[in-house]
Amino acid sequence: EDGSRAWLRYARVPNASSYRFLPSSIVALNSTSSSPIYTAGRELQKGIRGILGTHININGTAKQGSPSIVVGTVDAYQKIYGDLDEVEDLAGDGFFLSTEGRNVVIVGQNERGALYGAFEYLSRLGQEKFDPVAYVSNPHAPIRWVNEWDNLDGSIERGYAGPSIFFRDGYVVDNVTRVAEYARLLASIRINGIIINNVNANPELLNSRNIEGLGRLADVMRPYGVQLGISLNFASPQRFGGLDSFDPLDPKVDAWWANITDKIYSRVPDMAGYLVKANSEGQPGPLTYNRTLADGANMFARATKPHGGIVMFRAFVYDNHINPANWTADRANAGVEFFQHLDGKFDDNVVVQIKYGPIDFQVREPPSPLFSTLRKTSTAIELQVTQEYLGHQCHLVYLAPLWKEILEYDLRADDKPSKVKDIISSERFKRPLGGSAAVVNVGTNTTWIGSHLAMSNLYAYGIMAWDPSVEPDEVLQDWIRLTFGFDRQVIETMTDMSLKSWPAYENYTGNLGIQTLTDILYAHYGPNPASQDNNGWGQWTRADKDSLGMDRTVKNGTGNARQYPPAIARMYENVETTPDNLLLWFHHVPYTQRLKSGKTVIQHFYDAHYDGASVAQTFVKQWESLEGKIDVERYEHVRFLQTYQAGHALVWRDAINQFYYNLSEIPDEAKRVGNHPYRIEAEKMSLSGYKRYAVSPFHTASGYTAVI
Ligand code: BDP
Repeated sequence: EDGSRAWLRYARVPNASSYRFLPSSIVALNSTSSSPIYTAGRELQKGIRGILGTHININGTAKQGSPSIVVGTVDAYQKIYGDLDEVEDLAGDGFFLSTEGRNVVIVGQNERGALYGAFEYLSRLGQEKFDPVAYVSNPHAPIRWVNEWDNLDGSIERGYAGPSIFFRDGYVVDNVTRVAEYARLLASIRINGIIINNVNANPELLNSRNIEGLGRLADVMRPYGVQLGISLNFASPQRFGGLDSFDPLDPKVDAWWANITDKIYSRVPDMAGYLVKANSEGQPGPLTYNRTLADGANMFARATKPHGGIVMFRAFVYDNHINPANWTADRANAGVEFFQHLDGKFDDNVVVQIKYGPIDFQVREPPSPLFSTLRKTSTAIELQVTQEYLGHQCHLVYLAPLWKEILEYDLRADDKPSKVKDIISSERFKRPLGGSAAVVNVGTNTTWIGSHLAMSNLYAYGIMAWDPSVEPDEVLQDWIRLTFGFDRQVIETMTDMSLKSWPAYENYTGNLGIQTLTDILYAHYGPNPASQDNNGWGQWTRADKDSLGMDRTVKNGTGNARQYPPAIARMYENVETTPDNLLLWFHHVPYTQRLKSGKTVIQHFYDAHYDGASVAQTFVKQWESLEGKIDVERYEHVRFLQTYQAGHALVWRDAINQFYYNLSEIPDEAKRVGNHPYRIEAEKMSLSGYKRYAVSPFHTASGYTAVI
């Protein structure tokens, strides 16, 4: 068990023989080999062989008189079997599954929907959900994409599972087997689009050899109903095309994009579209020419529209040279400042893709106020499966509860119910498009993202993009059963660890809304609270000797609270009504400020870091209690990571507590902080038989030095 089969292991279920329905054939209606219906037939055959141990043939038509599993589109089904009332409720990509009648019926609104229905049926069988059912399942939103931040040289920005499966040495890879396997995984969680290259995009993606490569990638993903898309470098007309400009209102630039877009679509006729990061963190964009971001986005919209393509335009636009001396500057304001006045100016096939919080994938953020600001613009939420700030997959952090909080958050636009999930689904503001994207960053590692347990995040992302009303613990348990089996202790232990993991990580990294307190300057890994101030990126904590936190009030601070609708703004404007977990996000307070719990801020910091780190210690024991119940390969891999996490949580705890103790000089009531008589820094020892060694990355050891 190397993890490569993820939740699609199709392991034999313990009570296979109690499943009474034994079809004699799988009928895949109207299937050509590149069709998702064909894939559905093969998948059903493979799944049933694994889960129930029965071989079933695939046919084009039903054999008279014997029960079958019939899979196809509504149209194909009704032509042969007559009308199905239930399918009237089907939306795009939706499916109807019935196991109640003589046949198992799996009908999709389109071919992709039928494949989703087949995966659903197999997921039920694989969890011994054998009871007869009949229901329609529709997606919450049409856009359910993943983003990969892969570079053409094969490296991956913020990827923790080895090199790219898409690119190598400047070009699309020759062997696309693993890409097909990834598309299969994505289809099984109903993801329908994938952007395969880094948002910090290389224009060389557009050369002829790579366009041909994109075609090959799209060809192997098509049978899974996963559409390919790409990130663009805004300056490509100049840097790659040889023009003297990349001004979006220059007709020759416009023509250049139309032309290259046609060229790509002639090789990838069903390309999903483009993703664009412009004028952010040094990337080129329309502001260079005093054009608006909408001018830039609409240029791509015009090019892709004739082909049915979508432009995902990122709202992550900010200047990374903000002056830290300016107390009214605030990176959290940037999204609304850059986009508010453009509402209504984007073409219909543009979707503004907004990170869940106003800063950057931190352990705790309020939802971005941009969700409630844009009323005449389609929007999508951007999440991260890759744990950039959250422990690089070396720390267990089950993220579905974090996403759930954001998606269920009611922003009260116009004082009406305005949950983030209903804004991005396009329901609240009645927009044509909407949905979600998650940065995943799979690599060639057999575990896909570097850790077996972190795969629950990819699984949950897909399921929640389809239906955000699901409960994180239920999604998790489905995933555990499919990935690790039915043992009760396994399910209970893994559920307990996973549900404790986000709060624990928040506690031992950065609590009370202060942000993750990780190293900001380089890898975004490991504790480095000192880096959180005096940087140009605007990720600040404003910590000094007496007080800390970003004052985002209108009264004394950056005014960020006012970017929210009035009911929410009032709550955050006032220190009394701001929840403790966002206190330091919105307010600058003395270390001695009392929380609602009665503790001071500083004592809460100390305690929370001890609490969080002690929970991380228990994960090791919990995992070890499962020895023998999980195959050795996965058991050992996870045990290694949990042991590492337990140690690193202590490093976090002590680094953060010591930092604030040094700064505030306020002692810990429990006398733990600063009291480590047993500890000697390695670089202070005199070495005999060891050598000093400069570690890389440098921040992973104190003084940049280890001994070997
Ligand atoms: C930051 C990442 C950086 C990305 C950027 C983005 O550190 O690697 O390029 O976000 O999302 O969090 O564009």
